Amino acid sequence: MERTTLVQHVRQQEKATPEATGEFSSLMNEIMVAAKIISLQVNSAGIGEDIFGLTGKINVQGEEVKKLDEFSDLTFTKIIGQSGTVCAITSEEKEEPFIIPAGDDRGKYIFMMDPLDGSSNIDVNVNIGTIFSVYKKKSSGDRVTDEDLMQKGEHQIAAGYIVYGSSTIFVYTSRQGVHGFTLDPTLGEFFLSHPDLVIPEQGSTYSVNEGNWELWDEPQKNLVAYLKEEDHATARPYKLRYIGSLVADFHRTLLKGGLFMYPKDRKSPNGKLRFSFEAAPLALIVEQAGGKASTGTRRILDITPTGIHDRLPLFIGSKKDVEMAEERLAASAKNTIDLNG
Ligand code: P6P
Repeated sequence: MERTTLVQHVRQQEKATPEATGEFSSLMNEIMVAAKIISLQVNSAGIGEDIFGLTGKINVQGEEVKKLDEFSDLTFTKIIGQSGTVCAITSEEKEEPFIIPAGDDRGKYIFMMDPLDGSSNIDVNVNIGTIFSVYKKKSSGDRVTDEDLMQKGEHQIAAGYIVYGSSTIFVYTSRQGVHGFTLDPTLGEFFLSHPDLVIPEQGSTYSVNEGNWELWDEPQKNLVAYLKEEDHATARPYKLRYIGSLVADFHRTLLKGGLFMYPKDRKSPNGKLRFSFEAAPLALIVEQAGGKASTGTRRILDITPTGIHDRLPLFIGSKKDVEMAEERLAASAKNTIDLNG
């Protein structure tokens, strides 16, 4: 049986893109190398060298930095930074952007990443992941400017994630559909396992941290209460599935359908998740798979951030489920007449 590798798939997409120079393919190949290294570490975390646990440092998000977090950030920064395909790297773990020095081998891409999302789950063996996003440098001249580092979500060239779990799966889009690859650890190759991923138009699962219930506003409470009500005509009550690791929760939503939410709340008035490193890349993926992603009121890909660490509320998943959420939030906020059923 002929099995397509991720390297071959990226090359095929390059050949289907007339203006391609091969630089993006080189970048993707370097991302694969970093992903394989991290997969090895994640799957052997704690065996031999002690890389469970904390570094004792606090990152720009005010979160404790676990050793694998730091290792992942350094691995991607080193490998992508030396690839000759990027001129800047921004990371959830770095307060400031890493600009490739002018004398070094630079390229036209900007690489953004959450190097190891869900890291609070590392020591309980729950799936964690890397999320990445690729933009083209927009500004003229050699200098990397804010115009390059804070672009509208719609301007992403590509986006993807790697979920490290019972198997390591690499999912990406370069705006030619969404495709998933599974790592064969014996060969060290990613093989096509989920071609042309399409998210179900409607699901029957919702995914949110209900522990924040008391922090939510009324429209958010009304939305979740609606999903719990029994009404077989609208496939309710929905099942609740929440892992607390965005890549794992999103991967399940992409494959099975449903609605993932991280709404704003009294403690996080702008939401918890980051535009550049989480919402925008996953929004590109879900839209390429036929789904939707919004803040509850605005399409994620229409947003241009004002800071590289901007946070925002996220409602993402099946088209009909995100639309239902937006409609009910709006109606509830406007306090309009009851939406029967
Ligand atoms: P909470 C993990 O720390 C993370 O950034 C995402 O992976 C996940 O979706 C979210 O935070 C979980 O947040 O508040 O439910 O623990």
